[in-house]
Amino acid sequence: MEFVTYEVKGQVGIVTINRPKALNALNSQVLDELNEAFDAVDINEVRCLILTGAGEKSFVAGADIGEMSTLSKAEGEAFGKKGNDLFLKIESFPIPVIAAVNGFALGGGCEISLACDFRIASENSIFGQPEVGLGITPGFGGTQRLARAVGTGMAKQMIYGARNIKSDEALRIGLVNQVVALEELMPTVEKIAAGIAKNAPIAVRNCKKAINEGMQVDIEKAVEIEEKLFGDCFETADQRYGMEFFLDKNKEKVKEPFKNC
Ligand code: DAK
Repeated sequence: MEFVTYEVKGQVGIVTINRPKALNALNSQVLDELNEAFDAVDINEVRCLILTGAGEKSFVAGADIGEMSTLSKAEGEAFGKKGNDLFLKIESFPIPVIAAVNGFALGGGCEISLACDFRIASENSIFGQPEVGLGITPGFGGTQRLARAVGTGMAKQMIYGARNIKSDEALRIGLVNQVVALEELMPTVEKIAAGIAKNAPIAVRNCKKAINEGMQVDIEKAVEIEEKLFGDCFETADQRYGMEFFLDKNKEKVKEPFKNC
């Protein structure tokens, strides 16, 4: 792949968008390669993913404006579908995906970070949906996921005004969970990912599913979804071991890693 790299560190996978000359802007090739990279992740080996951008300036500066500038209506729709299909894949990916936002997260960049489970940002990060300044709407789910993440009032102000915000404001409005110095970004996110990866994998996956699916339906249906996913954890080796270990109360014993079964 030319524009996407994938590496595995322990039980954490790192997907990097690597097109720094264009500030990691998303063209069709990047979208295709990201799709391929996510398809290739072995979720029995890896328990948490990190998505980041190459370089020190930009996470993703948006969809590729050069490529979009000449699209017909039909091509624009196809490009939107390619992005939306990928972003839905990331959002519903069976294991958690953390966005390590290392600079500009504009347009499609803000949107791809919103498809991740949560965002940790470097101090130099800037978030925004500048599309209306280009004569288009956000097309990779921005009108939907930003509103769900920060509330409709704040999302509307950002989107209608094409207003970019710095990392401190992103933290204040709940768009990101934590802001750290750029050099601390990957160590911090890798530590968070490793902390997730050491927990019972089936339980973590079911939590993601319960939260994602439950947020789309009313509370009665949502708790039913939770019940099923809770029940699904029982009779797994990890549930048996996790509970036996607690009940054993043997302070000498070291907890073994969960087995993913
Ligand atoms: N696309 C293509 N190239 C980009 C780019 C982008 N989004 N952002 C930056 N680049 C390129 C620049 O053209 C420049 O290339 P060269 O001139 O060196 O060849 C290089 O990256 C470095 O950028 P700058 O020289 O501009 O760097 P600065 O530090 O001066 O400025 C900046 C950084 C991020 C403020 C600036 O580059 C900028 O404003 N970039 C555009 C940000 C933006 O507007 N992003 C939103 C894009 S719109 C849809 C599907 C998708 C979407 C909408 C609809 N449907 C099909 C319905 C999504 C839309 C978007 O994401």
